[in-house]
Amino acid sequence: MATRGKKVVERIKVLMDKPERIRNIGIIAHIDHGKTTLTDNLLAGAGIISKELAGEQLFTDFYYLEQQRGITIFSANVSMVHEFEGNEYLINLIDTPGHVDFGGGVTRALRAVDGAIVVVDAVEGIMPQTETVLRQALRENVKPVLFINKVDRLINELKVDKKEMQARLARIIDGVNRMIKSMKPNKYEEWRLDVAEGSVAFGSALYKWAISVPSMQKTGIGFNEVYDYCTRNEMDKLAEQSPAHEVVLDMVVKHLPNPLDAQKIRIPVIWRGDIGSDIGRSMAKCDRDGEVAMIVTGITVDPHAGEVVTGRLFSGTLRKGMELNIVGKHRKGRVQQVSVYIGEHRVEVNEICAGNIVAITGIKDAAVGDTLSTVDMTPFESIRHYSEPVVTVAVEAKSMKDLPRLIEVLRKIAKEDPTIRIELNEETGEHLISGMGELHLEIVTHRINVDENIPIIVSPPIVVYRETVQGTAGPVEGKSPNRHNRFYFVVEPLEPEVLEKIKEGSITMDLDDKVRRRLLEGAGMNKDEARGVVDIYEGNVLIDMTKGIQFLNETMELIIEGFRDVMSKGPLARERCLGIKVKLVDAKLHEDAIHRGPAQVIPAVRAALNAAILMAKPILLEPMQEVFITAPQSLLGNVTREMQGRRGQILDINMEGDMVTVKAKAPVAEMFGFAGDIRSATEGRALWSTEFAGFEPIPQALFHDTVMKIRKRKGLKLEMPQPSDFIS
Ligand SMILES: Nc1nc2c(ncn2[C@@H]2O[C@H](COP(=O)(O)OP(=O)(O)OP(=O)(O)O)[C@@H](O)[C@H]2O)c(=O)[nH]1
Ligand SMILES: [Mg+2]
Repeated sequence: MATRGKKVVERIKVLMDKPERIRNIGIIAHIDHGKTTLTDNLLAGAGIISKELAGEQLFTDFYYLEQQRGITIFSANVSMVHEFEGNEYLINLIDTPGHVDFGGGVTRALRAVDGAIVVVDAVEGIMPQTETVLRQALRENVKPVLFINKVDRLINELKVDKKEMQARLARIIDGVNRMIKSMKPNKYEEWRLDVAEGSVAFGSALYKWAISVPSMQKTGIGFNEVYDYCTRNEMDKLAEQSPAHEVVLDMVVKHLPNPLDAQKIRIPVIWRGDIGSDIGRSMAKCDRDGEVAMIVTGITVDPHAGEVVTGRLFSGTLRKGMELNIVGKHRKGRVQQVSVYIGEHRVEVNEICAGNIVAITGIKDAAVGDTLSTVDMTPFESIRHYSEPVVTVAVEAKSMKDLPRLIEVLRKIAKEDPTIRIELNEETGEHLISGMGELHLEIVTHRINVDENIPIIVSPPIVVYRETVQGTAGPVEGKSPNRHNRFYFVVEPLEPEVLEKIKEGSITMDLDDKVRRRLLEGAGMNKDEARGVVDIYEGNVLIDMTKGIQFLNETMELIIEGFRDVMSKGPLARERCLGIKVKLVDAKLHEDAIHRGPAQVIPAVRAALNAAILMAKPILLEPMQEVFITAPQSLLGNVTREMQGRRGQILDINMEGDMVTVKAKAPVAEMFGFAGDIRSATEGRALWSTEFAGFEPIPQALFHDTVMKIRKRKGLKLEMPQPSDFIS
């Protein structure tokens, strides 16, 4: 770090202690809209990187693959100091990725920050991922401001006139405001973007200039001047007179909340504990003298320091040597190092108080989303990822001697990225890595192969399915091996609205019984069933409908275990189940506990459930994707053909100027290799992006073959399973 950088460190250390001078913010946007380029501007303005390199260095794209591919993969933390109206402010900023495969990084970052700069490309406008990340921010009570980027392209490439330029910019602002209004009606007056107030800025991150109404009042440079500078190709002059970092950071300091103000409104939505308790009050007022409460938003493994845990400190003061509980895990760790981020460097400090984003070492067993505290407390709401890992590859070490190292690296990767799921295929001995998409898995396997130097064989990608039922079956009897215990189950589809609420995370077993019952009834479940819910697992529900059966309470744990077994490996093809309602309607239990142990109860439950699912019109669900493609109108035919060839459904076609945007939906399974195919179908002139769109039933005509294909891959018997395989 240059000497300039060193001075920054000293100033940061002073400001860390003054929460009213801190802004914790994220930069969020659709892919390629210019987040990292804008971050470069801000860092250069703050003297952390050189002005000349800003916009090209892409400083926060630390990892070489990010530089090589021009895409952000990992969220990056940086801190900088900004002067506004005579005072200095500490800006802790997280540059997030735009590609959907790395969306988990955005979700986690949003837990750490209080405000967000939403970047929108002036030419592309609001895109699907813009909406997704903005919605996530609003849900976490993270306040947005807007930066409309690439205004230079509007003027120099699209050659719009001044009127058209303003109209386009206004449309983007309206669009964002509409979303704020619909998601936060109570906050709308306060959070509405207002050009006159300065919560919107316009500019070009690449050419390093920006304007806002407050900046116009200071510099006299407004839309007319911008238009003329751009058309005369004198953007360097514009950048000198109205530099992007000034305008954007002024907006951040003025319109985004400091931790003292933010925590008051954020704690009630990210924490379900008692706000009136000591720790609740301490977090709400960001009290540095309170007990420590921190949420882990990132874990990286540093070759020297070991595991580095990054997160947001909501209460208390962190010091070296402190002992922290990993809440709910019955584990503890001792803090070895406390540091803050500056660029990619962590700078060690003696202590750090509530309201900051911090990095600590010494806590080994923590995972992303965990709560760390000096006391025993209600943990933070889990960080819920909005997409699911639906694409899987099987990997195998080329050489057996690398197997232990492979297992270790896989464990490390799973820890760093909770959107990766790793399983062992017991039948074949391969490791299965599931992720958000092809690119996600390509990066993960590259890290193993190249960065970790473990040669592996990687299978082509496949998708994961879910098993569900379309009808009702039962009561189906399951007998224990000793024949002394019998369970009677009915299975049927879960109410769609109940499933939706479970997926959203608003109905969970953690809720108070009464609250959960009310929510379930509100979503359409009948009263008796809602009262009987004993487990919710992976989007399936177990309900006890029995009354007064002796010993059942003591047996319930085992019944739940059997239920979970079947829900994680369904009878059709051992894929997970989804959306199944399982009702226990009767049971006969041996009076002697010895005769109703795990070896008796679990197999009986499993047998009954497997058989019942097979009797209730079982079907496979496949993961779906929404696909958005923008291309010149002349290529519309090629685009729709490309989608229709993939069992795609065209949902919408939108013409604008000589461009057309196609919105379509297709199974993830059919989308492999799409990048290359759409490139050749459109001579590389299409821009496209995708979004996870949940699971849908596969067409009946593909049912048999798909089940057989999965069974074959898993080394299972190549016959359609029958209820009689499970019960006699
Ligand atoms: N013309 C123009 N190009 C820009 C501007 N800002 C960024 N770009 C270009 O847009 C591309 C994407 O920029 P990035 O900063 O990497 O975008 P990003 O949002 O960080 O991308 P991801 O992190 O991968 O989502 C690069 O080629 C930039 O040079 C701008 O203001 N004007
Ligand atoms: Mg980026």
